[in-house]
Order: sequence, then C-alpha cells, then structure tokens
Amino acid sequence: MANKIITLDEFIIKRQNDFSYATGELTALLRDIGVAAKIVNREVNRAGLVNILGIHGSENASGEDVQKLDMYANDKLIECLSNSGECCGVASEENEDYVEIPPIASENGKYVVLFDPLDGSSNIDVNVSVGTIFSIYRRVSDESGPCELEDFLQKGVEQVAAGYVIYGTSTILVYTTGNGVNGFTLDPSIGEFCLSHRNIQIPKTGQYYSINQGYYSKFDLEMRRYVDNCSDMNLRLRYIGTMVADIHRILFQGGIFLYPSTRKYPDGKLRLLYECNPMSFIMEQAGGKSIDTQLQRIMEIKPTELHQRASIVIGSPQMVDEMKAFVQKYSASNVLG
Ligand code: AHM
Ligand code: MG
Repeated sequence: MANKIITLDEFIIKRQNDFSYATGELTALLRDIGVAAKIVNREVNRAGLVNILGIHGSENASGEDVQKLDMYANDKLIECLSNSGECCGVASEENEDYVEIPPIASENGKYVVLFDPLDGSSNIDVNVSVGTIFSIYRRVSDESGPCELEDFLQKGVEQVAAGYVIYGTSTILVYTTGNGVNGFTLDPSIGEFCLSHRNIQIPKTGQYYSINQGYYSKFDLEMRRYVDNCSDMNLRLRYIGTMVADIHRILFQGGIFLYPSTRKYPDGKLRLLYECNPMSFIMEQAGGKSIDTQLQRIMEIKPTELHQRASIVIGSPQMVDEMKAFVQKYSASNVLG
C-alpha cells in the first residue's frame, strides 16, 4: 500500500502538542509562512519570464509595477503574517526598522517573526537556488501594547521555531519547533507541501566544506591555515553563494559551512537575527553545531541591533569541533611563538 501523504498543515496540527504553549497560535503562524512560501515559489519560478512580463522597476504587460523579487517576497510575508492575528511585529533583512502589525479583534499577537525574505539574491537572475529564512520568538514586552525592539533582540536560544524554504530543483520547506527537524517538498500538482524528510539528522562528519575561498587573503591567519587544512584533507569545496542552499547540502550530506570575518566584513557578513540564528537552531536540532569564529555558540550571542552581523561556522558536530580545536591549537602555538 502506498504511504499516506501528510501535508504541512496536517503535520503542524498533529505536532501542536510538541510546542510548550500548544494553543494553536504557532500553528497559525507556520501555516501563514507556508502560504507565503507557495506564493514566493510561484514568482521565483516565473522569474525567467521577466523580460516578457516586464523588467524590475518597470511596468508589466498589465500596466502594474513589477517589483524586485526580494521586495515582493518581503511584502508577501508581511501580508500573510498579518492575517492570523498571532504576530504583533516583523523584522526583515529588507527593512531598516521593525514593522508593527496591528491587532485583529483588538487582541495583540504574542509572537514576532524575523526573516530574510530572499536569501542569495545575487543568484536570482541566473536561475540558481535562492531561499527564505524565518525565525519566531514569543514577545517579551507587555501584551497590552504594540511590539517593542526588545522583542526582536532576543538570543537565538529563545527561538520557538525557525525554518527555511529552498527554491531549488524542487521547493522544500524545513522547520523546527525545538523537537527535531522535518522537511516538506512542494508537490506542484496539488499545491501542497508534503512531508518528505522526517526527523532530519546531520551526519556526524562529512566530505564537504563550503566557504568563499576567493576571500582567502582577507581571512585571519588561523582561518587561512584551517582552509589549507581542509584542502590537505582532500575535502570537497562547494559554494553556491546562497547560505540556505549551501547549508541544505551540508544538513543532508554532512560537512561544514563557514562565513568568517574578512577585511571588508570584520564582524562577518551574515546577519545574526535573520540568517545565523534560525539556521543554527535548525542545525542544532538536527544534531549539528554552530559557533562564530570567536568560538562562541551563535545562539548565545546577545543581539544589540536588528541588522547585527556575525561570523559563522556551522555543520557536522565533529567537523565544527575539529575546526574549534584547530583554531585553539593554532592560536596557542602562535602565542608561544
Ligand atoms: P543576501 O541575503 O543579500 O542574499 O546575502 C547573503 C548571502 C548568503 O546567502 C551567502 O552565503 C552570502 O551572502 C554570499 O556572500 P559572498 O558573495 O560574499 O560569498
Ligand atoms: Mg540572506
């Protein structure tokens, strides 16, 4: 007998009890994100037709303004998250400041959602995978009023859910609520995300390393030595330039992804709140590890601003431990001369 298909909506409802508040609020939020992901997916798949339908910033055939895809994704997420009344505010990589969401039926939402609407935007125009990353926190400010900055500046360990969508050869949504990680593949024929990867576990070690090696001369000495070591060990280098896609590979096949500090980005390039924390929550829930190049656990960093950047080393637990030991040993031998 064929396996029964479990849709994302069914799964979210079934697993509602995994979540400590278990009131259905988070369920509604995750469903909103699922809807936004389907809409963004449709547009990403039409991106190649942009020259027929009109170029960004111009008018399309129907006389409407054609938006840049990342702004389109941004607007759709905000629109969908405003629907259920569970969310009192959102912060996005595309917006300077956070956006308050007005209450529905005069009840303020209990959650805030942070996201990178379209990660890997340099890959959009060339038909290479892009993604959406999201992170959900329970608000800490008084529920009788609008959301406040402190709701967004929480440590990654406070996340109640996080996930990503990869718009690749197929579209997959992966998420966690702190009880393991599951993946859902979009079946375009029925327009539903269907459970395809149950309880994802990252291999303890792997053959891949992923870093923009073009910046080699701009890395710190320890990082250059570490990269040399990866090459000496005959690890395979893979770098797509979309964090979601590079980490997706590593999650399934094992390996390590690094975006260290460079001369241009002394604190790293990737955003702590929109990229590093959610991907770290997923990775840790799948048995992996995630630290910065100061060897601090990413999810324990206290954010001080919305667009804060962080360096990141994330992936198979053994490989992150080896990287840490390598850097510690190398820095110690430098001190000793
Ligand atoms: P974006 O959110 O503006 O797309 O930037 C983030 C992306 C990541 O997806 C990726 O890992 C990184 O930037 C690539 O940067 P670089 O081109 O410096 O290697
Ligand atoms: Mg990004």
